[in-house]
Amino acid sequence: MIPTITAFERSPDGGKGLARDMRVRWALEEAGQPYEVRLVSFRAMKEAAHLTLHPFGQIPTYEDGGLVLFETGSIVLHIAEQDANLLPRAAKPRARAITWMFAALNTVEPPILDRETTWLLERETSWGAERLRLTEDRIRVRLSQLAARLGDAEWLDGAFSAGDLMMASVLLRLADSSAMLGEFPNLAAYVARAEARPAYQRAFAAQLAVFREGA
Ligand SMILES: N[C@@H](CCC(=O)N[C@@H](CS)C(=O)NCC(=O)O)C(=O)O
Repeated sequence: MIPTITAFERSPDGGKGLARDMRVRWALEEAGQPYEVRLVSFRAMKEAAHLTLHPFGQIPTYEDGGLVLFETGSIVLHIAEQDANLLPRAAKPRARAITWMFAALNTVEPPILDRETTWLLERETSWGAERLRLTEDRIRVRLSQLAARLGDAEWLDGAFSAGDLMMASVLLRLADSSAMLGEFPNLAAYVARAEARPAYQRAFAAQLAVFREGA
């Protein structure tokens, strides 16, 4: 049975890797798992059929046999559980890889999303510039902590894992919209290493193809 994921019919970023189906595609590519993609419009995402898959009316979703999942953390964890290269079999390294997935989603992504929202919705307001500066300060705190932990290691905890996949995915959101990552050369190099992985490249090409074909 081949899993099916959902993705934007027309991604707001032009298919440049920011929509969150990218993380799921990347995990599936790393695991060597073929998959199908069902494209959904913004309207269809809010309609009953999609809401049965995703209660918040978003992408991506994941369907495999009778299993339906939403939330990229859960989907990537599920895929990684079937692939020892994404999640080590040994209990302690496995728990640490999962910890990095949570850290990416719960600790590093929120200030990055806060900055994106501020940029989109508040930058023209009287408080926009100040709020943007505050969100960037909060991101810098997280980046400097992460940079200190990574040091000159290749990946966050030994071999590449789903923890790195999720962390790099989150940092890539920043790379697209700000020069801040460049202030932390080891993080910029970490993200570049992640992007250079053949599985990432295949996932990126597949996401971009959707936009190009629909354009
Ligand atoms: N926490 C969710 C976030 C999902 C999410 O924000 N998806 C975006 C695309 S990247 C979406 O569907 N946006 C359209 C909307 O919310 O209406 C996850 O990690 O899966």
